[in-house]
Amino acid sequence: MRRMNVSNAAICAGLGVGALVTALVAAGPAVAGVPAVAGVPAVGPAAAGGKQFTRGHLFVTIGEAEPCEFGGREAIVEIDPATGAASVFADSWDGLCRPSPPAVVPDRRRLLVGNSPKGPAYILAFFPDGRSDLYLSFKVCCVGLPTYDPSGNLYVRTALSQILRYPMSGGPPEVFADADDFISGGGRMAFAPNGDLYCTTRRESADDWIVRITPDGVGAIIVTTPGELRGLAVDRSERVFVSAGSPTLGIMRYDPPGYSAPVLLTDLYATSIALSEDEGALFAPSRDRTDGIIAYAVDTESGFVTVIPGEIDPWGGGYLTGSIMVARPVFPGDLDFNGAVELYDFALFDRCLTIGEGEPIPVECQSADLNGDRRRDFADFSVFQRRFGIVFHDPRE
Ligand SMILES: [Ca+2]
Ligand SMILES: [Ca+2]
Repeated sequence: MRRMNVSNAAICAGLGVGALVTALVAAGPAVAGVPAVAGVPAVGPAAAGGKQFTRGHLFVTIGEAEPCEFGGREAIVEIDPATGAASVFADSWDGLCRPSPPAVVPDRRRLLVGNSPKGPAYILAFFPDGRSDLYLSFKVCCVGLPTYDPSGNLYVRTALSQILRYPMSGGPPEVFADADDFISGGGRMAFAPNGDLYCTTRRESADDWIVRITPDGVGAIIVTTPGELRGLAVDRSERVFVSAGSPTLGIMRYDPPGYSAPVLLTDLYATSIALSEDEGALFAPSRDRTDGIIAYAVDTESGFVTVIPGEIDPWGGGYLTGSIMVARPVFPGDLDFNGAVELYDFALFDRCLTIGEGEPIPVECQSADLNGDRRRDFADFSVFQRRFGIVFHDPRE
């Protein structure tokens, strides 16, 4: 475990000065029914205002073989997985250069993308209307994907084998984990709803690791994998999905508590994977020799592979596949995905428990399984109660 402020100017961060402290309201409903809470607004989508990214959409980064410094183009393509409809959301003109997997901000109002040119790295924030903004800049090269924990703090992985945490309440970043926690300079990371952080660790001439870091910042190796890892995803039950850098290994699932024997879902080669909102599928962009870049959906139980229709390569043929993200709720209990666990979510949660057998499950209810037992029932309520009142606040605003 390491906790120290990054004060040696290794990182030049834009966060910190004058940041407001978020009002975290630690009140909760006492019993089922109408919650008796004071001072917690029933926000809901109507009061949220402003444009938000569409939940459930995929964001895939795609680039040319030529480096971005020499004119090679990069793009983020937004895809509706239901129809396959795809459009270029952002491109090199917006400053993309070796982009990381994008991350949706907990209130769905921004998309953060790490960029790693040959020089100082930076994170861009994109708004739903396509505008972009420099969000964070660094003095060193190479940042991994930005990721939020279930409390709204931002984590960034750097080439210095560190994971930095930027508190939601503002202030300077601190080193959350480092090489002592088995972290390498590259690799992916993903939070479980309970706040455990799962990471892949690249190792030179050795098999890669899957590492779990507790919310206190203590890392432990849970799996030594046979080969090199690429993509990573973790579901509500803390099942860990990885895609390997070789078609013979493909996409694997490691199940808790032992994480001992991997379940091979498919031999599909995918540089990156992301879970669908209902966690029934893993989306995986892959490059097909004849058909170009294709997005696949892999069933998380059976490994059955389906093709998402539509052309996701904006320039047509010959480009590299990149990373992928699905816009899914960051905060457990925030069923309408607006960055706050509030009364509106409670009303939705209540409704989610009364869905009858065979009835369609609304998208808001797909993340109502808060204890990860793959059922939506009253056992999830105590988790909701603990989460009630959390409100995301972007310290840059
Ligand atoms: Ca909400
Ligand atoms: Ca449940």
